[in-house]
Amino acid sequence: MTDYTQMWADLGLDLEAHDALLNMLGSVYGDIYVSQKNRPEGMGYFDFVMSEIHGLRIKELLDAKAEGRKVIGSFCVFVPEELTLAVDGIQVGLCAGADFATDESEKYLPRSTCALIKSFFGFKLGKVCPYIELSDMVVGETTCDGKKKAYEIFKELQPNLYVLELPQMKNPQDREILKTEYLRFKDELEKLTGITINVDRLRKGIEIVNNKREALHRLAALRAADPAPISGLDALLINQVAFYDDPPRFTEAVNKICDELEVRIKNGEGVAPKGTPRMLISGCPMAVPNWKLPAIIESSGGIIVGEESCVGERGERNLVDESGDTLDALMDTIVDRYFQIDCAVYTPNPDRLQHIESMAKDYNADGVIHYSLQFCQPYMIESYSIEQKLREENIPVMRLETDYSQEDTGQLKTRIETFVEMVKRSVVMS
Ligand code: BJ8
Repeated sequence: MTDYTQMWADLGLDLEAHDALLNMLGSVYGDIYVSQKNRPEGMGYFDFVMSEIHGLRIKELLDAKAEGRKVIGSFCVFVPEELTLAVDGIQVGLCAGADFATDESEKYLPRSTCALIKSFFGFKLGKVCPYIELSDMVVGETTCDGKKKAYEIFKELQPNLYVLELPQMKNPQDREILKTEYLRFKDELEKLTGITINVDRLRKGIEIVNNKREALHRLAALRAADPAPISGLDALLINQVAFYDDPPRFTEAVNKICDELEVRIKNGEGVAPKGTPRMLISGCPMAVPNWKLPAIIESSGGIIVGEESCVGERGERNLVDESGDTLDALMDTIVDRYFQIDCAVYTPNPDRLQHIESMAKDYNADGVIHYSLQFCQPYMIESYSIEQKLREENIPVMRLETDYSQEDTGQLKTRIETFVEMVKRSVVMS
């Protein structure tokens, strides 16, 4: 095994804390992932990427930087990767999905801040994230109030933070705000890299990201089969890896596993018996290594068949039209695609309701589990109307609030087992 200690030291990581993080990750991964039965062979690639997520991938990024390429870190699916690729950059996701140095984060942030925000502060303050340390630009965004205000403080810790302003509504003037902001981001990337974006460069960037999204759509569609050909945990992992891996290599690996899943479906093979209660998860994003809820659901007799989440379908839905032949036309199609993202920070947000309903139908879900991180007001508040709407449609739904700690695992398991049992009975009776 390659020793990356010097590389991590050069990035300024706290080696002791970083070792502790990797050990924790390795053991959780073994317990949750490697222990699953009947995994598709194609998951071997994603296991390998995960095992090298702080190793080989970081080395690749450092090698790319040595060749003059820039790395852009982002916390949100509103940051258009197409533009980053158009300046020969590499975009990586920075959202952190684990509690780390929480005491330190709480010196900067109120305790009543969502775990995701505290987590990215904790990873920075604890000096354990190689991605943020090597990023040439870190992009924040004005989405929820928590993130928006936290970035004001985060800028002290991460001086290369750049904040995109995002609109809060979906009116024509809001689309103009988004376009202005994407043009400002484009200028910033050009300034950072010295590369001017032209039609060919942008179209190439669009094509690479479209291919990645198309592969993820293909994977999502295959999960409509009963028995489900892949576990929700593994599908989530693939969606998480999408934020770190080299896009064309990732796309190839996703298409390869889809080929394998198609054969499984043809042979009637699955990871759980036909008729296992099928769950759709909807809500806040689940960043690596936030696997708590899916692990509980899939060890409680359910199988997850879709994620209405930014690490999932909300983040990957819709492609960018590649046909424009001017820079302005291509920028417009990028804005059109991203403006459709139905994050709960938008008001009103009827598209999300419709998407949850149609995903439940498309993937033959028997029930919906709405997941909010504690203190995440946009998703917690929006869950009320989602519950009302799904009840009207006779789709069983359960709302959960949790964080990254393990303290509520027992309580969650009891509630989820009861819900899965209730869904099972309603499926049998229908
Ligand atoms: S587009 S979901 S990635 S903002 S969980 S920090 S909302 S208080 S993460 Fe998100 Fe972009 Fe929207 Fe997606 Fe705030 Fe809620 Fe915390 Fe959240």
